Amino acid sequence: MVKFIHAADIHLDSPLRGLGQYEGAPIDEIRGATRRAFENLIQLAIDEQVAFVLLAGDLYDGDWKDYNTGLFFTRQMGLLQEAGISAYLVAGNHDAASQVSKSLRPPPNVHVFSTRAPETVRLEQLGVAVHGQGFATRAVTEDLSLRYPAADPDLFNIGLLHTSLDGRPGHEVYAPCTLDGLRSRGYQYWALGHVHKREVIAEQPWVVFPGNTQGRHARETGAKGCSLVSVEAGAVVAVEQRALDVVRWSLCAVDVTDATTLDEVYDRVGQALDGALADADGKLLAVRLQLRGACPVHIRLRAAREQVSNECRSLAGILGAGALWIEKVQLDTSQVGSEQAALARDDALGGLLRSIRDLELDSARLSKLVEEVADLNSKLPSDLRSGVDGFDPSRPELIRDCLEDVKALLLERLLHAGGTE
Ligand SMILES: [Mn+2]
Repeated sequence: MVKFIHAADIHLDSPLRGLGQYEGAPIDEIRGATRRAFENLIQLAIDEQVAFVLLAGDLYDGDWKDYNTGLFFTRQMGLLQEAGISAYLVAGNHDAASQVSKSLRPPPNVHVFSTRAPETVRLEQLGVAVHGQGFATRAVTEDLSLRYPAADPDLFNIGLLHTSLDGRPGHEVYAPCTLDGLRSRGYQYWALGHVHKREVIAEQPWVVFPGNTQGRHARETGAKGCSLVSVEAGAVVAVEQRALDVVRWSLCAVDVTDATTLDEVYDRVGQALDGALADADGKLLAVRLQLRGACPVHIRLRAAREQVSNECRSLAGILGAGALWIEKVQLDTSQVGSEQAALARDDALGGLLRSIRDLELDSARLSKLVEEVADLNSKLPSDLRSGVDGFDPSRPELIRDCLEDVKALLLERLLHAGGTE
């Protein structure tokens, strides 16, 4: 029996973007998460006494900020070497030679595949051949698999490749290839990388994206880890998913349909958070809350957005005892109920309320606004602006969302003028 680990998309020291720095936010835990997950990978390899570890690209997130990223990696490889375990890796689009200017010589137990042509490493005692080719530049547009050699009939053949395959939602096209093309090589296992969501593409032969080892933001949800593969008499007998992540991201939708008060909303948020905690396997849970549904409390929610966000953070602090963190609270509710009557009033106030409610920006006015806030954009700190969910005031959707808040504030003030607040 030969065991090996297949991992990809480690993105060591991937920077954090747009994280709120509020009291209790686990900034250090999240910052160190890609390293801790990699340490878990090394420990798993040692505990399971695997013969080797495959890393299918994007070990690094991009150019190293300093040599510490490389030093961390070589030290981990040293631990593998002490346990008699080797590692095989190809570069991906993020850590292509053109993307990383600093380097350290790989330790002797680590083989980095050529970027010029496919290369084959034969592990005769194990009866295994590993075929691979890395990315020389970020944008590899040709099908690298076409030039991979045919299988060695006497060995268990593994193809190591960073690729978008025939396209996956949310992933850019790199080294595209087809399942039929991969099959035509006659290998027993294709160890792919690039797609961050785990996916077993086929079992005859095995074609696997293990997903990344640690989710990096709210769109990379659920357990993250690697594949532990067992081979007997030249055939795969098991492919197991093993979690390695230390911070788990969760998208938590809370149905607040018909809620009439903020307290009711918080009750439902509390229940949803309890459920999310129960599914977190004891990991630090980072949650993006999405409040959804048609409810009478819609305008109040919008108008009290900051209060609502902090009540949710506070709830997380109470329920999670340090193991739960709210990344963001998104409001995706709509208006229904008692305020409808005020909106229907046949007088000047009713008219004003309706005109605020119906205020929409046509595209000409919207683009004018985008121009006006361009100046603001250049003054924002870069870590706030960058990343998948970066705050970019030149995005029309963001301006529309702000407009919804302004409308809610105005309606709230007019509807409850002279109230007890
Ligand atoms: Mn990647």
